[in-house]
Amino acid sequence: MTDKKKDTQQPASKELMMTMWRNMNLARNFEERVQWLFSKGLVHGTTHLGIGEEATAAGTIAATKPDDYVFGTHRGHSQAIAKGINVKYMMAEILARETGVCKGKGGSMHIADPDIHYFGADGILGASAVMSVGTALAIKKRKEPDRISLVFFGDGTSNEGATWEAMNLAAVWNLPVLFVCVNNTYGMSTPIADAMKDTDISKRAYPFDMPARSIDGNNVLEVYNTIKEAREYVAGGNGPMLVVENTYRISGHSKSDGNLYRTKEEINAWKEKCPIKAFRKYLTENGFFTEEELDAVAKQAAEEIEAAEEFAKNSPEPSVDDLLNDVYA
Ligand SMILES: Cc1ncc(C[n+]2csc(CCOP(=O)(O)OP(=O)(O)O)c2C)c(N)n1
Ligand SMILES: [Mg+2]
Repeated sequence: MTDKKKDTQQPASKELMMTMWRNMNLARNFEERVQWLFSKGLVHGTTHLGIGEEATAAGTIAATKPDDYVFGTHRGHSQAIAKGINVKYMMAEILARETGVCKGKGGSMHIADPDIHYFGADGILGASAVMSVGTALAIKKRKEPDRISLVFFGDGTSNEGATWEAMNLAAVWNLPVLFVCVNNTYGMSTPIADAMKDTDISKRAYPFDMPARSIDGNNVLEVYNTIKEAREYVAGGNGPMLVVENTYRISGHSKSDGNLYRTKEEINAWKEKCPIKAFRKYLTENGFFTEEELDAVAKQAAEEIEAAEEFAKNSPEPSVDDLLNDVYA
């Protein structure tokens, strides 16, 4: 694909830009709240926050269609929100309540809803890429028009054999899979340069004869426009494609992270490149929305998260009688 840098800076419709603004704010508020709840010992299990990566999910999913299958990552709260899972049921899941999306039995990494074609994450890195190839094969076999399977995965996961195998099969079978690599430059505490010889992940499409793009993942419009074009390519029966969205994880890897592998200066430099701040600047400077209009939606998002926490805290814990229901062996 030729590099159409100019096209990637095109505005989306005002309605869609507001949806992206809302989803990014919902995600940021949700995760900051989860971080706080975690610090108070109210969350069991673990959780992975993607503070700073919100534009990747909001921009990507805004460019898909509701029927598209989406496989998320273990850092997927923003992906679940953008796909349309209600934050009330997400918060209840994280606080292990019966009203949670998985009846409180799954936790942060298993927020999923097959009814809206969102399959959430998998604890085994690389497995989601393989499953996305399976759903894409089903789309092809059933001759479903204008539908794709999209899988998010991290830079670290791009090194997994399963990811390579998935890309290979998707290419050999010419399947409608959109591979979206969220490159936050670390796999746990390992910087990408210590885990791959060439850190340009988009080159990994080359052996599979797939087109690839590498973009600024903190620019939500660049993400949206690139994915829109990539989705058209994939849905058009041309086979899979890879888009690498370059971003940064401001939050720690997981619940315990002393940030010993990176400097405060590095983190602060990326805070300056915050995707929410950047989008606010773009929207106001180009006259799409006023500061007040953006503030009103950001405030609503914060209130929605507060209400979600109340809802979750007031929901019952799962009953022991329900322990073995929905468990498959
Ligand atoms: C097959 C497998 N190996 C190792 C792990 C442990 N693990 C969980 S998250 C993670 C880092 C993944 O890095 P990346 O794909 O870049 O995603 P990020 O955490 O940066 O979002 C690792 C190694 C795992 N879950 N599965
Ligand atoms: Mg990573």
